[in-house]
Amino acid sequence: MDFSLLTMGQYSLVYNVMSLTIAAMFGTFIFVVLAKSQVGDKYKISLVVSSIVVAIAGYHYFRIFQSWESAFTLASGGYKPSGVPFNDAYRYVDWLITVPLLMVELVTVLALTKEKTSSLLTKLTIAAFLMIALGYPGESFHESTMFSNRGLWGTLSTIPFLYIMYILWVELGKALESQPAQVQVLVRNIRLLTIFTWGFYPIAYMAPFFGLSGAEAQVFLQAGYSIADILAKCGYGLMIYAIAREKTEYDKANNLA
Ligand SMILES: *C/C=C(C)/C=C/C=C(C)/C=C/C1=C(C)CCCC1(C)C
Repeated sequence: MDFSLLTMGQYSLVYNVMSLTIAAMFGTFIFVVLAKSQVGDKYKISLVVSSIVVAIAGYHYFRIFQSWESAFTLASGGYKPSGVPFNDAYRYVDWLITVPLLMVELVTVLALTKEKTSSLLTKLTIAAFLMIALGYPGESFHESTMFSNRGLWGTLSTIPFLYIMYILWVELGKALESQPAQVQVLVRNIRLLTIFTWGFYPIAYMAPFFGLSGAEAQVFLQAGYSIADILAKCGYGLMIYAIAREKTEYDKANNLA
């Protein structure tokens, strides 16, 4: 990372957002674990996966936070790089595991037919994995133009990203028709949350192309990814719970449980 001097405000902003992210992940973990007893057996698996996602992310954020602390030392007028490199790999290792699992949460909570479930799961988890794996090499380049190594890896990663968006809109849209009306509304909402929060990551990745560099780009990226992670993992997990609850009620009312 090409760190220059960070102002007190820049350093603390990232520090505080990372700290908040750890709190959000562990808070969500406790909620989801306790809420599991409130949903029907069919939906418990989604909540189990959801709790695993926030536990893994909470652990990684703890490591990212420590890495941020040791990467800088207090100097006159701000924070200067300590010489210990900031470890960005934690974030990508985290995404590599948690992003496919987020897809598992969504597909399993719908409780579709076996064939539909396995076909959606295969497509979405493989695409999610490829999206993250292809984005990582680009993070080590900081060119300021699209026509660069950063631009190339980013573009490759965008292919599976667009494929996921397509599956979520088109294929999931079809699968939704068989769901009760209240559930359809909730699934549409979680789909919107996914599209907006996931859409933020490639935009943050492009920060250098918009002329952001050095400390500014770094602060925008770290704070932005962290807030997006809170929404895409904690907010998403709570919406999965809401869907599971609604479906549990529906099953009970219609003797389907
Ligand atoms: C909990 C973490 C989540 C939901 C992470 C999602 C990450 C992405 C949607 C990342 C996408 C990227 C691109 C589409 C292109 C540039 C490289 C990435 C990896 C930032």
